[in-house]
Amino acid sequence: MDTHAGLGRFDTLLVEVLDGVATVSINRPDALNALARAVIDDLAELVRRLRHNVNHAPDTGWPVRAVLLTGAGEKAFAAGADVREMAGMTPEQAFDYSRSMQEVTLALEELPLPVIACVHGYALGGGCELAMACDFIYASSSAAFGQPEVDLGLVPGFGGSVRLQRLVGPARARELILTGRRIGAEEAERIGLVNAVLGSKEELLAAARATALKIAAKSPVAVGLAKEAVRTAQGLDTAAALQGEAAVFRRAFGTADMREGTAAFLARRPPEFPGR
Ligand code: DAK
Repeated sequence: MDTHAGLGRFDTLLVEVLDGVATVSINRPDALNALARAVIDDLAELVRRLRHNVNHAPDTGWPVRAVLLTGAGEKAFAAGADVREMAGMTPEQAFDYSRSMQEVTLALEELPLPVIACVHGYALGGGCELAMACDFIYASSSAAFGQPEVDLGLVPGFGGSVRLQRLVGPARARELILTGRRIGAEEAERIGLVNAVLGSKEELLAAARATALKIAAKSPVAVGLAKEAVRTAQGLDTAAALQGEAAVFRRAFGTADMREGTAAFLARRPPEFPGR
C-alpha cells in the first residue's frame, strides 16, 4: 500500500497517509525539531505537493483530505528557528530566511485542506509561529508555547507579530512577545491560542485524527471554499468581508458537490460527494 499518497519522502519530514489523513512529523528530534533551512525547504515542497494533489483530486478521488502537523519524538513540536544556523547569518540572509518561512506559512493558510497543528512539548519562536499558520491547534497537556526571540536579541520573524495578536488580541500578544514568557497548554487554551488540550501525545493525535476524519467526510470542495472564506475575511472591514463571503458562496453554487449535497438532503439520503 502507498502510505504516502504520492507525497513522496523528505529528509526532514516523516509523512504517513491513512484514510485520507496525512500525518506530517518534523523529524529532527535531537535538535528539538528546530526549523533549519532544510526543514523549511521540505515544508515548502510538501505544501507544493499537497496543492498538486488537491488540483488533481477530482480525478484521483481526494487521496489526502486533511493534514496533521506534529513533531517527532517526545519533547517538541518545534523549538523555533535553528539558532545554530541563524547565529552566523547576515541581515540579508536573515531576510531571505524569514521570507522563505513566511511563504510556507502563507501557503499553508492558502491550502484548500484542513491543517491541524498537534503540539506536544515545545512550540517556541518559529515553532509557535508555524503552529499558528495551521487552521487550529490541539495540544497535549505538556505543550509549552512562547515567543522567546527577545532573549536572543531577535524579534519574531515567521509571522508571530501578525498571527498571535489575531488569535489572542494585541495586549496579550504584546505581553507574550515583550516578555518572551512561556505558557502551558491550559493557559494557551484559555487565551484562544489552542482549541483543545488532551493528555498524552497519543491522545492528542487520536483526537486530532478524529476531527480530521469528521472533516474528511464532508464535501472536500466546500471545506476548501469555507477555509478560503474565513481567511479572506481576516483583516477586512465588515462590508468588504461580506462581499468576499458572497463571492465564495457563489462559487459553491458552481460545484457538483453543492448539487449533490442539497439533492441528498431533499431526498433524505446520505450525500455522495463527487469532490468537484
Ligand atoms: N535551534 C537549534 N538547536 C536547538 C534549538 C534551536 N532553536 N533548540 C534546541 N536545540 C538543540 C540544543 O542545542 C540541543 O542540542 P545538543 O546540544 O544536544 O547538540 C538539543 O536541541 C536539546 O536541547 P536542550 O539540551 O537545550 O534541551 P532542554 O530540554 O535543556 O531545553 C529548550 C529545551 C527548548 C528550553 C531549549 O532547548 C531552548 O531554550 N531552545 C531554544 C528555544 C528558542 O529560543 N527558540 C526560539 C528560537 S528564535 C527571523 C526569523 C526567524 C525568527 C526570528 C527572526 N528573521 C529572519 C527576522 C525566529 C526566531 C526563533 O524561532
